[in-house]
Order: sequence, then structure tokens, then C-alpha cells
Amino acid sequence: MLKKIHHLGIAVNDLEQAVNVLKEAFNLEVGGIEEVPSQQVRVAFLPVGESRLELLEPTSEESAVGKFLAKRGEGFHHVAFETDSIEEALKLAESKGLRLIDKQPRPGAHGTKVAFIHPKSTFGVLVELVQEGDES
Ligand code: CMX
Repeated sequence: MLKKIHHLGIAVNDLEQAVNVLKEAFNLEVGGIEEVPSQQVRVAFLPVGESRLELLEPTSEESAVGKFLAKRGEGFHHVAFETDSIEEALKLAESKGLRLIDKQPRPGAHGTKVAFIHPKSTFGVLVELVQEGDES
């Protein structure tokens, strides 16, 4: 049901600075920068083979990423798994006792559908499920 690691999310204080460092140090392309108002973040995607890094900078201290940075500082924030059927993947995870943050998928960046699973039920790692849309 899961196809691959879609991306790894990294929380940063300064998006442009982080993009430049990783782009130059690892000779990566930058797939695009966009604001996701519903999550109160600005994000940049840097493709790495079939997967990518997602750098996340909060636009509000009260956002999920803003609170994460205040508490833990910059670093690994979440792993995102790509699935063909996000509804089925959510149903399975819930049936096995995982704590869903999103019971229903919601719109993510680049026309995707996304849903999060609480890190307390997945060994301290925040998990995102992603289903690609037609635009991505
Ligand atoms: N990874 C691991 N643990 C995390 C975490 C993360 N990314 N974010 C928070 N936690 C930990 C907290 O440190 C806290 O741990 P302790 O209780 O041991 O101190 C615990 O989870 C619960 O924290 P909380 O105070 O109850 O809840 P928060 O208000 O910090 O919210 C979470 C945590 C995961 C529910 C919230 O961040 C959330 O809903 N995340 C999903 C949405 C999201 O992360 N969006 C940003 C990405 C958007 C994108 O990719 O476009």
C-alpha cells in the first residue's frame, strides 16, 4: 500500500539560507518554494533521486513547525510515505491502533492529499501520508 518515501521534512529557521546551503553542498536542484497558509509554513522541495527533502520555515510561532522549533530547534520533523490510497492507508493505521491527527485527508502542497499520524504512536516520528494529485 505504501509506495516509497515521498519526502523527509526538516524544520529550519531561515528557508533561503537552508536552501542555499543544501543546494550548494550536495549539488541539488530546488524544486520550488511555496507558502502553505493552512499549515502556516513556507516550504522548499529539493529532489533527491525519486524522493525529496522538504524544508519547512514557520510563518507563525503558534504553528506546528513554530512550536517544534521553539521546543527542539532545527532538525528532522517528519517522514512522508506515498500511497495510492490515502483513505485505505488511514483506515489500516487506525485499525492497528495508531493515533490519527487527520481522520480525513486534506489538501497538501502541489495538489496532493495528505494526512498526519501522531508521533506518540509511531515511536517519536511524525508520519505524513501523501497521495499524489493530477497537478503534482
Ligand atoms: N516529531 C516528533 N515529535 C513531535 C513533533 C514532531 N514533528 N512535533 C511535536 N512533537 C512532540 C512534542 O515534542 C511533544 O512531546 P513531549 O510530550 O514528549 O514533550 C508531543 O509531540 C506532543 O506535543 P503537543 O504539545 O501535545 O502537541 P503539539 O501542539 O506540539 O503538536 C503535533 C504536535 C504533532 C500534533 C502537531 O505538530 C501536528 O498536528 N502536526 C501535523 C501537522 C504538521 O506538522 N504540519 C507541518 C508540516 C506541513 C507540511 O509538510 O506542509
